[in-house]
Amino acid sequence: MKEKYYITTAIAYTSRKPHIGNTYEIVLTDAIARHKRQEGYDVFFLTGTDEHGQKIGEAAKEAGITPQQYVDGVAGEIKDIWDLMGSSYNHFIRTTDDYHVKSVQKIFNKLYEQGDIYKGEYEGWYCVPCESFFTQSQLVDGCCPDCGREVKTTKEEAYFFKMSKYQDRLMQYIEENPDFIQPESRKKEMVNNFLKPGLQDLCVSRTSFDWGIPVTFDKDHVVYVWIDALSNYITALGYAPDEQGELYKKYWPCDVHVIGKDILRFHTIYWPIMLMALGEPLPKQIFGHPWLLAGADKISKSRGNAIYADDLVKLFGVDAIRYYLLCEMPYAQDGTISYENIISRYNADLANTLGNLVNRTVAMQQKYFDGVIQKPCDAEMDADLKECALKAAKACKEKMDAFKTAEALSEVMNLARRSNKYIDETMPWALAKDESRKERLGGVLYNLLESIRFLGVLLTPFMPQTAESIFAQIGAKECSLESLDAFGKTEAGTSVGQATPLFARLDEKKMLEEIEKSQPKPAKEEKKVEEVEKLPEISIEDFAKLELKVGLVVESQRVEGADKLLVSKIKIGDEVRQIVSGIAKAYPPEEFVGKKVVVITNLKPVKLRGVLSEGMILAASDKKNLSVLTVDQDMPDGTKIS
Ligand code: ME8
Repeated sequence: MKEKYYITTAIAYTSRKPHIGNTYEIVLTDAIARHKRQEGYDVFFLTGTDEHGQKIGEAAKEAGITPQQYVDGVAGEIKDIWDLMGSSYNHFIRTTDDYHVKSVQKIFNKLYEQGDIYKGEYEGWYCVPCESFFTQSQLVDGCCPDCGREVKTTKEEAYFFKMSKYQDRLMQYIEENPDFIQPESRKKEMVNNFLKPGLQDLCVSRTSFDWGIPVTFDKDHVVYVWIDALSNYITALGYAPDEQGELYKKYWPCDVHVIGKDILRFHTIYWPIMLMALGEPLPKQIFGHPWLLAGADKISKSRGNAIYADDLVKLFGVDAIRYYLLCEMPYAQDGTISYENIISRYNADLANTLGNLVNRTVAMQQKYFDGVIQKPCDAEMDADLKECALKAAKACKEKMDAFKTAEALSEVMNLARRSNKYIDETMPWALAKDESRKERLGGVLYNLLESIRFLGVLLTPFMPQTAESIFAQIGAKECSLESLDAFGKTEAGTSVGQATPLFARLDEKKMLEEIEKSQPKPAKEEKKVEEVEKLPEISIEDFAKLELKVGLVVESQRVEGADKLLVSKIKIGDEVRQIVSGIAKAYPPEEFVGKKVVVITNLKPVKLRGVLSEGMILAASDKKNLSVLTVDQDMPDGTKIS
């Protein structure tokens, strides 16, 4: 019998259409689910929508329709985008589904009856967008510590969950299961910032609005949206305290909950405690993926800088967007999205490397052998290609099992690049001119087709449509993951299909102009810094928000294709950061190494020309000259500057 694998995404809020950041999550989870299916697991992949809460109730009011009408509309949009992106979920849950509502009510009742939930009064601060309560000391500058927005005072009668009762058991579980929270860095944050200081009882009902699941024994109250939403992972499998469905028995506990880093606290603290209180096993792993940023900002529906997957798909196609998201997002650090980056990735990797390889190979097979695949050959110069293919298959599996999609894809692209190099090395067009080398020509093309077959199998979880097209073009008969255990499973004597371009090269300039024209213009043009005569006065507290340190330049080189940019490794005390700066015209890299510079170390990381930059080097500049700031005396790197 196949081993089971249960994987879930977060359920998206039905407040507005999902942006490309939310879409990243479904694509990431889909790639993992497809990889696991390829490995032979019996996968259950759950996704869905989170439809209750004040924010949604208010959005419906603004739109002049009932909350149910509102969520029906947005849930439909979400499902359409998930389908458009080719996500292979097994079930789509909506928290307004009848079975979910009933199970949540039973869960709430059980926890109340056993004394884990009790009635009290809540007084404090409330953030409507986050649907969360905070005490005065938890606020940051008087605003919500999670999203930075305004909070309202509130006082209401409410039910509370005795979180503290389970705190020690949760600590023990986290210690005994070192892989429970991924990536590792996020685990420390949860333990040190939330668990160690001690848990407060959680307010789990609301009376200030009614768009939620009613508490059956106290009709003025609706269940807190996070208790409602987190339960989806078990209600979708037919769980209720009094009856546990077949799916639940088969698939629970979950193998991995894939969620964004912003909602880790709910999944690594509240959710396990809920399950402990219900007497159910805990999920095996919570993977908190990073954010996708637009420039330096988080993409957010409410900040109005959202990019949508359906718009991108119209321009680039589904698989190109899946590819971009999966290869551009690092495992633990945030990634960025921009049209320039999408086009350059598309042209470099998909059109020039992969598309070109498949097209050239299939066309040559047609031209030189009427499409019939010849016998393999084994020259000394072929060994490296074969080894590279076998290594890519092994490495790709290891990276995918650790959810490192970008690294897995980089292994795959290495094989595509190696295969193109093999064409240059073997020069099939030259072999074709010499009748006595026909057998060698057949063998070379065989190796290329086999290598492309490897690429097709390995790309299946990432770009399913492209993989199918590759298989059709090379006439592959064997497309399983196991078939990559040896090089040479392509069948001689069978025929390839027609060569059809996978990805046509894009004209970057023309495309960017068209995109620019179709973009809504920002309300106000931002002034360039030089044009601003005087910036407004700031307080010492404002200045104190900057973390400035002395850094030592240990390595530096030019950023390919950007004549103003240097990418440098800067040692700052115990750590080494990568920083991109626009100083290449004033500082050749070899002269820059060894300098002590002033670095802003608490800037959000960004990508410049696709290269990660984790800070900023300060420099004085006017139109003609540029000079980096340094320290007057020799101070050790890592020294604080104030
Ligand atoms: O949080 N980049 O829903 P949601 C990457 N309903 N991921 C992002 C992102 C970005 N820019 N913005 C959001 C909720 N996400 C709750 C979940 S689960 C029981 C309840 C991720 O629609 C976010 O971290 O705001 C979350 O995992 C998912 O998208 C849905 O976000």
